[in-house]
Amino acid sequence: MRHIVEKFQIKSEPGAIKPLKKGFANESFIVESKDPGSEWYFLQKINHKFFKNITGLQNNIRLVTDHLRKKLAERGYADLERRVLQLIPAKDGSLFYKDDEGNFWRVYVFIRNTKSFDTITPELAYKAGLAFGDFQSMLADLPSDMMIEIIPNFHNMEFRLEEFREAVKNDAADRMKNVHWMVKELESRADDMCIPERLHREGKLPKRIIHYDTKLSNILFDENDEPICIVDLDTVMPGYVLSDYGDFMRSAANTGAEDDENLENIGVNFSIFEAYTKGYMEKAKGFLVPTELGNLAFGVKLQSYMQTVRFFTAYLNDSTYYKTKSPEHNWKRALAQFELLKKQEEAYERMQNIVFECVELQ
Ligand code: GN1
Ligand code: MG
Repeated sequence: MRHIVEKFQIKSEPGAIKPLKKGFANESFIVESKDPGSEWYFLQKINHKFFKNITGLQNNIRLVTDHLRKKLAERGYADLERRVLQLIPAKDGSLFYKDDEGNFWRVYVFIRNTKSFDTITPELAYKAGLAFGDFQSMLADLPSDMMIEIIPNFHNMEFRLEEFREAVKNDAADRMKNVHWMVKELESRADDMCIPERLHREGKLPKRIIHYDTKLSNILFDENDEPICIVDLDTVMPGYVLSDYGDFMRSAANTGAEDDENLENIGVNFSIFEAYTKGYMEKAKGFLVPTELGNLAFGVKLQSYMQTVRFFTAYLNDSTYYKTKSPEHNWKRALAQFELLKKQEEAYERMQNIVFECVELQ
């Protein structure tokens, strides 16, 4: 591994290299320095199956991190190297290195003395809202056409429905016989769920640069438990703000687990919902347009719906896109996400009211 790190323009001599067992897309390693006071590095083998266009991917990340650095510098922060990821170019100036086996690698400066959380609390949800809201607000004036869609149609509901209908038609794994009811449930909501695509075509819903993986664990916190840096920038690309807001709620404001087998555990966690919305609105109200504000609560339902469709499609295709623990795992996930959707549908008015109350607070 050491010979890989040395292909990059590093300043300190690499010491121990330790694998980090987090995230399922890329393989990550922490590269310590021989001299204890020098820079450490974060080495990643990029998942070439997920990310086909590595030049485009790295270019996106450079545009985003440069823009964030400029914004943070304007605020006068002295510790910029802790607040935004810094890519290190390879010795030939490229933003990645391709090894002899065809693997793609990149190196960031490692941000030391930080922590991340896997378990949500209202206090953390509030801080996460501030962090992702601030992230979006800093990127709001980065023209979205400067970046490429690294996973085309990632959250395009019309496209996800096409994939789903194709899977239903083909029934490749012979699984349709017991799950017709789910197709009916999903189809009955399909038209509504494509509203954002239609609003976008009508020029009413903008695409901005968003994160697309707004999990609590993608925020680094400092020693005082304050959010300091957003990580996992692979999917940062143009999209609707509804995706980021909705996906945080889908993953964090659920009283159950994403694949909970006990559907009674599943419901909307309102204290998390409210705390995140409050933090998010403090940072985002200034740049969101009325169509975005008015559709945030809808975006929460949309993300649960979309994830149901994606898991269900993967189940019908017997796809290996999501790692599974059993052949039925994607079906269980689809059931659990569909249950969450139903709970969010019941709670829609209450969610909408929370959003509007938080807008008023600002
Ligand atoms: C994948 O890799 P991970 O767990 O952060 C997926 C998300 C899904 C999520 C569901 C690039 O995210 O879109 O919401 O699984 N990421 C990609 O658990 O497809
Ligand atoms: Mg991720």
